[in-house]
Amino acid sequence: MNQAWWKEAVVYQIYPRSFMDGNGDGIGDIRGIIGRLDYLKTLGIDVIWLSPVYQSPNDDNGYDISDYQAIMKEFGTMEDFDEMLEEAHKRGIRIVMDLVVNHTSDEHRWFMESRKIKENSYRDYYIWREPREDGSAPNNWGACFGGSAWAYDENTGMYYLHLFSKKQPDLNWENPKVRDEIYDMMTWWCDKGIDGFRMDVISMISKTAEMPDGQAQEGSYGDFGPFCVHGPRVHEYLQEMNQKVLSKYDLMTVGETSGVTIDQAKRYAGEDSHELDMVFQFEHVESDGKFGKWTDEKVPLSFLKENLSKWQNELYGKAWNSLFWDNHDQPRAVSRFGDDSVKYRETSAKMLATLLHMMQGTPYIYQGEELGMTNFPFQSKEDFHDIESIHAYEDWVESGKVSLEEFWPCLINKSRDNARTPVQWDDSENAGFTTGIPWIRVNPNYETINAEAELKDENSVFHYYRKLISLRKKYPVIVYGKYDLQLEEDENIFAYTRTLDDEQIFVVCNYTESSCKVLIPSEFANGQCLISNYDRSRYEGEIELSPYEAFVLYRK
Ligand code: TEU
Ligand code: CA
Repeated sequence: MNQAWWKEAVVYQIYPRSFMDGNGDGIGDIRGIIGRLDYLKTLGIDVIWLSPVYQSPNDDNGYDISDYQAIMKEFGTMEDFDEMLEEAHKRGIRIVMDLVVNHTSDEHRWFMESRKIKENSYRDYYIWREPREDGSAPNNWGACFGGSAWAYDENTGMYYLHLFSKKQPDLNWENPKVRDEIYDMMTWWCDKGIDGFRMDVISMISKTAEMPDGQAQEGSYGDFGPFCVHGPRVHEYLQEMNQKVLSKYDLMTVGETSGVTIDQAKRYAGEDSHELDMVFQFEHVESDGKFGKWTDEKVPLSFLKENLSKWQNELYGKAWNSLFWDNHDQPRAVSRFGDDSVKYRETSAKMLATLLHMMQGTPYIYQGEELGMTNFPFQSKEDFHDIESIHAYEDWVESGKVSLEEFWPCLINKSRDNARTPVQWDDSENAGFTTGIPWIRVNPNYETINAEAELKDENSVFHYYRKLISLRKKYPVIVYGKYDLQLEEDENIFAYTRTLDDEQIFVVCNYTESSCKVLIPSEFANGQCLISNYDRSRYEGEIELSPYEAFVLYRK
């Protein structure tokens, strides 16, 4: 397998609005990030994935961009950005930018031109269609954030396509001018010295020419998936982007490709497919529940084992995995997959970290995950800021489809706002995130869960992550070793080995609160324990695992 720096790296995702406020207006910003680079250096990460910092009216917190070459005023200036990049590089930390080019904001200059008149030279930058005979939308597709995927525009009497919110019109990638504009913009950022791109919903940039109705359930919108996801020209576009931009720089690229299959992943991120370095697959975080994504059920261990092992095995030697439990769109890992009670929060957070960080692929840590931050105790609709949660509340509850009682546990369990509460830096007011009024409420548990306290405590979740990261740097088997699932049928334990030449590790994670037994294979009996979340002096013969116990044994 080819070696690459991004295969050996650990990435930390920053959602700037919620990371650190540098000027007291209650909103995280670039100066705030600069002030915390030393913290990230201590953690030991190699790369920052920076969620969008571009100019935006913030309909979707920066994922609706109105100028790709300007910094959002609330976040600072381009000088601040340059300083951040320089300061990060000084510390050996690279910065990967979010690239949101499936759509722009409706306040982007291109769209404001496009909607003026049909003959405008920017008209074909977006996807416009005539109404049906009765004046209704061109087809039945529903948008990701609720409602129709088409918005009627009175100026020209036509509809434009928006797979996300009405304020996020989809770009028309069929138009070579659009592609060139995007490549030029990317080149401009690369010349500035950034280190790569995380590409937002990049699997949706190519749409079929025909746009028929999608499959729909009685009374709801149709599914655009078959016509917009992994569309007919997506690989052609990415190869073109690679040839015109990516191949000219030493970058790390990762595609957000919800719904990706193994075969598609090999095309997007194959060892020699000349598209991207890796993709995010979402199967382990996107199993459908009672109301689409809205569910309060736990992900069963059997499913996780089967699913994560499939990705480990099938991409081995062919394409590169990315590893993550959460991001700015997902609930907090420890609340979702572990146990966020006072009793088991730290132990289960460490177990989850072990499980993920010993696998093959590039691990992503979402801000606050390294502290074991938890979901937020939402009380009412007014607690939500996220466009998706608010629309879901309207679509499901206010429309009368389901009772509030039934929907509420699902909503608070999956809301993206769980990930967006401010990072808990210390136990001072507002968790040290801001001296002003935070734009979104701080989780009340900041008095006990915060970075300052964890930095001081050798046994904290923070120091556990730091250790996992340093192990990856020290043992090539963690990066390049072959994965083999162990104890496949066990209902409590997720165990696997990784093997590289004469080196091997044995990873054991009790995924549950029950204690259970595991037999240490004789070849590991004298092995060295690289990391564990309990004190145990002997790893030999049959041992009884404590709740959420995790350890890694090494032998050569
Ligand atoms: O997310 C794409 C995406 O598929 C999301 O709709 C995801 O399914 C959902 O958030 C899960 O609840 C990306 C960004 O990560 C997200 O923050 C943006 O809102 C979205 O694209 C539009 O740009
Ligand atoms: Ca600020």
